Amino acid sequence: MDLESVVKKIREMRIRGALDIAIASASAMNSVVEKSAKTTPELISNLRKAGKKLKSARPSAVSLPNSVNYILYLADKKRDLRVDEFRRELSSEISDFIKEQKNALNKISEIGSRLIDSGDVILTHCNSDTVNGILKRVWKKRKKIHVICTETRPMYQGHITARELSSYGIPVTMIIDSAVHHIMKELKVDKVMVGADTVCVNGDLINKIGTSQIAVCAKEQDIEFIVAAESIKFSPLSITGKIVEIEKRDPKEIIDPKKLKGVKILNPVFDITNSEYIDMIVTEFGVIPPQASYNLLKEKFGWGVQA
Ligand code: RI2
Repeated sequence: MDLESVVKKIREMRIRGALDIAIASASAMNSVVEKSAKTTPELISNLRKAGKKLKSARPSAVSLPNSVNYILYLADKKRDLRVDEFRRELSSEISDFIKEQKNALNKISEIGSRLIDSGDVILTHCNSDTVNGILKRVWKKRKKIHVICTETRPMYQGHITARELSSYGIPVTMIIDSAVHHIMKELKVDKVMVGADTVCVNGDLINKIGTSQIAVCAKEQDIEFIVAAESIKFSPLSITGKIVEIEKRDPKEIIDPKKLKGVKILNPVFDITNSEYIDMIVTEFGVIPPQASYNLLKEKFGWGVQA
């Protein structure tokens, strides 16, 4: 996929979900590698410009800058190569990186599926390929589960979740976002499982707006709150959720402002769930408590990756 169309699609949320954003950005960077440039420095400079454009497309999912920065880091390590060698090597490492992300999803599906018991009622929010991967694996293992999914205003990504899981055979019930507290009691929810846009160094979670309210409700009712996140979603730069920019999108996604003249409409699309509300995070390396996010980051990135 070429750079301009990936940037546009990410901005318009036609490419969405933190992992898909990371993979699409990597293939956009690869399309730049394949384009003509006479020298390696020229190609590196084109990659830097492309990286900047990609990173500006959506601010809250760290998988996007992580993916771009990793590729720039690889490019920088190869800066002494001839342009044809540079192109060949970098292209092959980008496709390895993409494969690694897909493998991570597969590993998380397996590890996460072990956390779910037959008979569990699981509540999820928004649409996460990672959570769906786990739930499908659980179903494949013939564990009988029931999934409750929120519709996820304003963009209704919950509809995607509902369609995907129910077409796989999993019993799904959809509720409006504000029914979570009530339904947790009425349908005796056992576990909440959500995806992640960013996991901060201290284990705070940035995820779809409404996640933090669900976490508070889960805590009140002693329901396990599980996050499913590949290591690409861990942010080496954010000490706490407070310093991650929360994306605010067009109010028109909620309502035509002309219909509510004189009313200010706000549309923040992510929120911060404090790590103390999170019981565990499933990653491709295993299950960790949120407090161990620092160790996972140090293990994965060392301190080499730059902003
Ligand atoms: P996967 C989504 O955001 C949701 O917040 C979801 O939890 C997260 O991305 C992770 O998605 P959006 O892109 O990588 O719909 O698990 O705003 O698919």
